[in-house]
Amino acid sequence: MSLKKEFPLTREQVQFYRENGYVQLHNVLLKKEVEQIRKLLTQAVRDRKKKFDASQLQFTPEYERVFTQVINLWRDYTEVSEYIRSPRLAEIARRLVGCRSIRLWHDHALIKPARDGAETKWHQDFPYWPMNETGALSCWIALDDVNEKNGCLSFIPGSHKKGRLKPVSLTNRENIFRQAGMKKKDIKPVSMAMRAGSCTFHDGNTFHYAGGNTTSRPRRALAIIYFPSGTTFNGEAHPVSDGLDMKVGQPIKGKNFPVVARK
Ligand SMILES: O=C(O)CCC(=O)C(=O)O
Repeated sequence: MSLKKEFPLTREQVQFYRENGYVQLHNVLLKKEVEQIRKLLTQAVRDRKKKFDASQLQFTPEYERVFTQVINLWRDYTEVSEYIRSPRLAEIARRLVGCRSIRLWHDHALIKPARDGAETKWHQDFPYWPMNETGALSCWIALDDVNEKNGCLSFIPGSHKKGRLKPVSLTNRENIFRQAGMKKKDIKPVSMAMRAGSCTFHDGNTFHYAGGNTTSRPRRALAIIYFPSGTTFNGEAHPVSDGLDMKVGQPIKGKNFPVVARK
């Protein structure tokens, strides 16, 4: 299993991430591992839709055209939890950020439906997360080969340096570029076509986007969000922390947010 081996992340890749706010890494998971995750995902979507657990499944017709989103598989599915909590992935995140230890915020499967899959508008993730300090990041693992026809991610290099902006809706026409005061000539997206089993890591403040899925198959991805230990709670609402009685200004920690890699 590739999960037991450390990924050979280079210093140049770490530097690239810090400069650009993202990095693309190839062949992080093996083909058979991708197949196992796909199977578990199908099961999880079926189970969660049956239960209709609103805190774990974002679920409106408009939102569902962008993607079906199933949150926190690691809590219910042991096999998938091995990937989500795996030191192989978490250690990459820790080294990219350059912190002593890193925790899991949540995982989510993102399935863009076939043919009718709508685009995921340009946005930052950090404004949705109830955290004070920056550093949190996402690992987005392709479970199908992805390209511009089925909704691969695109990034604006260096956009994480704009800092946290106001949250934008993933379904409406709010324009993050206007908010950031960026002119057309400054908007130079880089798209992340890649094979299943490869992944990207992006900083929570990096502007990103995914095109619609025009192909006849769904586009499946598994994203894992990590944050540096010591990050404090800002009191905003979020489905994974609501009801946990977290205190504003206190570090986010505990069994819901396990340490997944430490130096
Ligand atoms: O998969 C997508 O369509 C978008 C994913 C995304 O925005 C994210 O993982 O932060």
